[in-house]
Amino acid sequence: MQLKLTLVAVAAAFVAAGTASAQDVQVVKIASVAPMSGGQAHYGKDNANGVVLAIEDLNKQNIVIGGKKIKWEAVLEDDAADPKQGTAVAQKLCDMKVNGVVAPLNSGVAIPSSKVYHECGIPMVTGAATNPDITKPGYAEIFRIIANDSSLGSGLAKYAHDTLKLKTVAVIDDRTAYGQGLADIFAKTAESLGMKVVDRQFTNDKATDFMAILTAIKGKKPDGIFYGGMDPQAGPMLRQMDQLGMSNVKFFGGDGICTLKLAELSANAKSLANVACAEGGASLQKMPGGLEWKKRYDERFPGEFQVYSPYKYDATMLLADAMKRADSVDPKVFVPKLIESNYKGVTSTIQFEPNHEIKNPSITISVYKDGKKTPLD
Ligand code: ABU
Repeated sequence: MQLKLTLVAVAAAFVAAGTASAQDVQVVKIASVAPMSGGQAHYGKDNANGVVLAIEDLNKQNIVIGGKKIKWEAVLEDDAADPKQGTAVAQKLCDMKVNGVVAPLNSGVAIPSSKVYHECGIPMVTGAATNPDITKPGYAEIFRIIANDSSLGSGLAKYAHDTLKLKTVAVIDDRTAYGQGLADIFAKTAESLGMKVVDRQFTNDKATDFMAILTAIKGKKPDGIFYGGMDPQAGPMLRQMDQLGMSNVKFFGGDGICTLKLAELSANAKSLANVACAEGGASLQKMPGGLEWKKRYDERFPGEFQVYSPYKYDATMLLADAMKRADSVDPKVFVPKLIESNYKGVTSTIQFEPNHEIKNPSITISVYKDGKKTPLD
């Protein structure tokens, strides 16, 4: 009889312990918002992978915040690179009360979404959307951990002028917040350096036929073409430059074309050998933890690496770091800690300027050697 009572007591203690431990677990949700469908889905998948890898690493660390063991969860949302869909997703994430958002890929989505996140008090950290306007309103919740288009556009114009000694350029953009903004910065810097912008054309972020604008540009005989936009357009544009006999013309673009996929999308056009593209931050080879991290990424997501996933990984870790320092997962409590970040990430040690842009932004220019993206330094 006594043995039976003891067993009942032990069983009751187990049930009580189980209940207590369930109560002591807090779920923290970090969202990735990016195009998971459409022509830019390869960037979106890479973005989401960066967040997922960080969440998996965080769950291995048994982190306790505010006395509770944290169960980290990734919420992966598709904005289809569309500002309307992106703001609807932002409102959904506000309603879900996620703890943080790793920002949309596209500046055109990030700019209106940042207002939504600001109004519901959820932090948004961008490691891909590069239009300077994202941080201009000065929202307390919005941060960028990668160089913006001012650095990318002016860096490329200086490279075209100082290193390649170009005299004339034509400029094309896709009329998105990113493409147009970056092209404007490139054109303005090029002119300030004494280069002549001989033509300015535009397309859109769904187009695939550029023969008419390239033919118009060919007539102006520029030394180089700058394209403000993404790789689904830049790839076919390079192919069509070959078809028009323009494969001797230099071709420039920002981080949006600086992908591994550009070679495939251009069908390894001859013009690919004339591409110089700039991305924010150091090359993977020069990032503090870049190559080791990339090895782990490739094992987990074979063949899916593009360009931004290390930043998406760091953005997720940065949010977790602020929560740890605040000992709270409540955005009202941990958001003020973000500005004080001194986080040693895969991409760099992340600290912020008072305007929430990363301190000491750097850029890397790459070319495509034998069809392979190759950083110049
Ligand atoms: N920075 C390139 C990714 C696209 C964007 O900023 O819109």
